[in-house]
Amino acid sequence: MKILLLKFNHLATLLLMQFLLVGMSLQAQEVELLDPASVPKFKNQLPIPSVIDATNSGNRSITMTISQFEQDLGLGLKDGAGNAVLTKVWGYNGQYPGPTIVAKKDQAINVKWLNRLVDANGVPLPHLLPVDKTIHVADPEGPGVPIVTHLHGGHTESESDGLPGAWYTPYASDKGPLFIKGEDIPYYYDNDQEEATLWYHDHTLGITRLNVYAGLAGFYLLTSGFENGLQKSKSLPDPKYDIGLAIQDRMFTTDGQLFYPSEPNGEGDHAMADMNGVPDPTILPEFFGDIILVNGKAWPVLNVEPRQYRFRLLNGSDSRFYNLKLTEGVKITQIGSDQGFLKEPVEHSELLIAPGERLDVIIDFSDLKGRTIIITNNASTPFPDGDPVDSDDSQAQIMAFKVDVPFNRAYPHTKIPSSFQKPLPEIPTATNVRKLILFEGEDDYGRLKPMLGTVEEGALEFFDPITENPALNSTEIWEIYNLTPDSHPIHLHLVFFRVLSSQGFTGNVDADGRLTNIQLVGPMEKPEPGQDGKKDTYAIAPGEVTRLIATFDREGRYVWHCHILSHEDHEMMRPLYVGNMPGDMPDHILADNTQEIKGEKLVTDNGELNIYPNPFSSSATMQLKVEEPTAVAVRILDIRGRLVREVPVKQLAAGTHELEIKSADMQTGMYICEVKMNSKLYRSRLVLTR
Ligand SMILES: [Cu+2]
Repeated sequence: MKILLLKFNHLATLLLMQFLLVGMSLQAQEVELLDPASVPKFKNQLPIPSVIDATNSGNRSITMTISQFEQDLGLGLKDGAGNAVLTKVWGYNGQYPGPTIVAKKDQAINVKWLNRLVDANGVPLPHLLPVDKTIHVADPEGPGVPIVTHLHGGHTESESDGLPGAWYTPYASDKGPLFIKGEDIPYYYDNDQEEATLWYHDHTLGITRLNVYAGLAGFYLLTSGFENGLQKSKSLPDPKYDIGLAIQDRMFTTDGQLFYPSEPNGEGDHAMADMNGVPDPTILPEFFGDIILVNGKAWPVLNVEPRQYRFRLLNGSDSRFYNLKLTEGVKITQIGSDQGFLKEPVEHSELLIAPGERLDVIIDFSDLKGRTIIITNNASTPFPDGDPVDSDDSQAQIMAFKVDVPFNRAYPHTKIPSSFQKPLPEIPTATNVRKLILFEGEDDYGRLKPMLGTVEEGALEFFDPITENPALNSTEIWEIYNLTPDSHPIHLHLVFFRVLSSQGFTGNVDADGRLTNIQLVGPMEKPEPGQDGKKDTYAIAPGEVTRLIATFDREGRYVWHCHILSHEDHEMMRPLYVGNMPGDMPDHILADNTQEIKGEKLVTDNGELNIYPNPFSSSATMQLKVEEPTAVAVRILDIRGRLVREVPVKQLAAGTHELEIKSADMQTGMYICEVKMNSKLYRSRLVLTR
């Protein structure tokens, strides 16, 4: 049952009342929203993000600084002096979207993702948008907004994956329970995968939708010798004609600032009546904006030459699907999906892209000199059975191409081949079949709560014990049954997968989502040709079971989730652990009762805790001062959470106690030292250098 289906496209004309609790009285604050009809269409030049070329060997240690700044998003608003009104956004190295990183297969790079969401005096800034703290959310003890960056589609080691629990506040003054790297130690991307259109974006627990909305996203293009060969032989456009298009829907206030609703306020439905007792701000079941940005500009135009262009389409929106079509009957030729080339190009007259997905396409303007071609959209919200987008709705148009630039003879015409002569990797035989569900529940406030789970156990929350635990290097089929009325783009970290089939089904579902008596219905459909490639995000249709196959070839903790950002923030995400799981996993991730040792020593409820020296080489001393008899247990874990040393629970008398940690058989690197005193957990990072 959908209780909060909102019609945001009608909101533009509404005055939203936001109630701010001031002391004991309620004060109304009026927010006026920018009318999409007042925003210029096809006048703003398409911005092309700057490129960090990491194929250059001198350029493989990259620093990305995340900060708040102002940028002209092309809203057509002028200030008193006649200058464009700027919008406060977040971005990387002062840009939204962030710079495009171009890296090459098998050439590793290091990236520091510095959190500098601070003002000119270094004081942490508040969030730009309303944060709902009633959901599972990164909850720093001090001030500042947590961030963590995930390379979407990257075959990345767990420590550098940008897991939701690996967040950190400005200068890493506070860190999530899974934080290992990011600030002092860079993330490591070994790029041991085929050429692909990847993207990086924020992934912080419970505020991913807000951090991405504020601007935290960018392209990461992985190239290869194979692709360079195609470019040189004119089978693919030169990189000069290879352009990323990040499509995102937004809402703005009349003073040109980002607006994200903090409460449902739908017209003509019973939202408000159902909302008694719902927190404010609250997470929403979905978000649909009415102003379309491409690369951070409203409805831009790109002036093009009469030739083939390659575009990397990215749907970087919260919930909106786009069904893209070009005017004048111009076709779109798809050459790749999320993670590389298709076996052969596929010609489309329209093309659907779900949140998180990428499409690698060619548009041929050769015979269109002097014409203007518009990308249009007609995907319903939510997809596929929600409100239609009519041709006169603002969201029915994305951007335009004006074919008015003279042909540059320095770059000859290209002709994409009929086949890429590169067979897709053979699918190994699966040794395990997992039956999983997509489910809609309700949370304690009566809000829609989208969830993942298993057929047997039913719907599960993010912090429930891990159920998806493939063996290292095993190949599994994931049969995912969609029990909800919407399509959900399901994304697996670490792996690429192939879509095997989709089929209707019936069955009995209990209130917790346990599914029994499954009967398959109708034909087993193969994926469409454009989806029959290497994928990492795939929209599973309502009432269907989709079968995916993947090989889990890197050990450690990852996640899988719906890429509707409002869903992944509200329980539609689950941990995934590849390989042997440490027996104490759940304890290890639950940080609620954990305190971090910062600086020299930690004063606890029962005494003092001090580890020195740290970093250490041959041995470190842990000193514990307890005021009364205390039960103490010590464990040292490696950064993957595997147990390295353990001192079982001991009853310590009042006084000072010392424990020596010898590095003898330990490898150089970072460790986590956990001290349990009575029932409270204290954790310290321990660095071993030699
Ligand atoms: Cu979803």
